[in-house]
Amino acid sequence: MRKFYYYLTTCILLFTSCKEEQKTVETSEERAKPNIVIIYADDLGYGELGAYGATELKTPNLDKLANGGMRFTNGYASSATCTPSRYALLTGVYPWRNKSAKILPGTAPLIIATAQTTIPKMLKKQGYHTGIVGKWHLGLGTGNVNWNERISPGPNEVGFDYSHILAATQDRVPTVYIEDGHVVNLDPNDPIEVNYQENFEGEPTGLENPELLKMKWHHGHNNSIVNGIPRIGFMKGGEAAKWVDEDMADYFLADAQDYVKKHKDEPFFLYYALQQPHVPRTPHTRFVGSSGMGPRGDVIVEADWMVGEFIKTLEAEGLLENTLIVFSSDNGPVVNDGYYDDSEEKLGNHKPAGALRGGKYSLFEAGTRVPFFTYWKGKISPGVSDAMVSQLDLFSSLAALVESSESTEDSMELLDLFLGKSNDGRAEMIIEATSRTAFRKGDWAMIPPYEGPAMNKQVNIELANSDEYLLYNLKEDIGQKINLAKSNPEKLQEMITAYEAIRGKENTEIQQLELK
Ligand code: NG6
Ligand code: CA
Repeated sequence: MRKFYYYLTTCILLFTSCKEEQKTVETSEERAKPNIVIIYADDLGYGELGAYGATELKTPNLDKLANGGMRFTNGYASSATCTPSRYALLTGVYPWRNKSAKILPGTAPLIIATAQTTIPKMLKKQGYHTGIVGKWHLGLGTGNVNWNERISPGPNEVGFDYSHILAATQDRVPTVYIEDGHVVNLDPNDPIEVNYQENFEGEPTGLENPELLKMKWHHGHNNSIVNGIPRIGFMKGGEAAKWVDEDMADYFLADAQDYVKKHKDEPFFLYYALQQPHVPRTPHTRFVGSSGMGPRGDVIVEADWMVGEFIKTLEAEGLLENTLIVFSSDNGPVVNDGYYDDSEEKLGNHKPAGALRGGKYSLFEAGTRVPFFTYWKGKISPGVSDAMVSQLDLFSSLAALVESSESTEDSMELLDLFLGKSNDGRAEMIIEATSRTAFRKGDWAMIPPYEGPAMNKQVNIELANSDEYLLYNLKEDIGQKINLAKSNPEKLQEMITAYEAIRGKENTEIQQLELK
């Protein structure tokens, strides 16, 4: 019997010391893994930040990061609209490979396959806790979502341990927050119904009830009214769950800060997807009038403040030296995107696209070339790079950072570039805008001919539709004013050949932006 106790005690001791040892090894390994935060703005243009040449708008917090990190002057979103860019960012796959990667209604099913690899999935395998706070817009469920039950599949099914999101856009229903698949504050006695085809009987709309509106619609946006703002799509019920637009910035900031505090003792990945400056622009009263440019400028000031507060939290928690921050925007700028919000009247001398041509929805540069920088205190030396880089490249580059062997065909491993240790970027890249594609290689941009209006008059943006090939030398002509297709046929041919090698010859399916 005594012998038995002796063995038992030895076993327990051995087991405990083994576990202890394992724990120490694990902890130091984990510490070697930096936290990763992607802060992603919605519709923020190339010329919108002080660090990118803005003079009329003050963005001190973002400027501090951009100037204190690696700032890219040739940094691109994959698409000139939201859903495709977000798809590419998270999966490392060109959005035009997925036919569903188009601007989605709030009822669209999830467009990332649950078997597909994503940045959060890859990081999870390397021991990361992963979270998303903010805008999703990649679809939810498999069709016919019941908003009153757990909504799945969604972010939690494609790699996020934690999700606290708005389903689509601030201007689309359902106008509720969803946390880990559950509508926040949902009253079971007041169930939510959503429909993008027809209204629910007796429910007011922006079209029929202008007297109920505090913000008027300019085009589209005349369906259900929530918080005095007409939206895209119809919604009924869920009164207690509806968000207050003016509180959204504070709401998501508090959650992002909370996430950091909760997970500071393990490596974490946070995708913090801001809703600004997408429409409807609804600054908190603290920011109303802060820019002198109306709500559009005010929400940029608000977003800048949010980022500053978020960084303060990382600093207070002692995490700033161990966190890689990536900042960018999902597509270029639009001034009037469907509401009368003084954005055009009060724009003054501010140039949302800087010197670039076009804007959101456009194949010209302003559609996809966006603010893009990395910041890592003590690790990345301040610098500016003109190397070409796409948000697509984050997948393989972050994989390299955490020593994962995963990569995708479309995503280039450019870790040294992101860390400021090299200036080698992409040689070439396809960009997308409302299902049309164009090509960038070296200093050159080539846009194939597309049918459709040259200009979207509602949003006042040149879309780059033309009945002939467009070819620009961006080094000499960043504003894309001189079409060199006719005068430089060899270059044009070289560009077409290189473009078709990636894109294929058959890409004539053209989906023009729906004009309502
Ligand atoms: C468009 C909306 C626009 C915006 C956009 C999506 C109309 C007329 N326009 O269809 O306001 O919501 O979709 O923007 O409805 S994105 O940044 O999410 O791609
Ligand atoms: Ca967007």
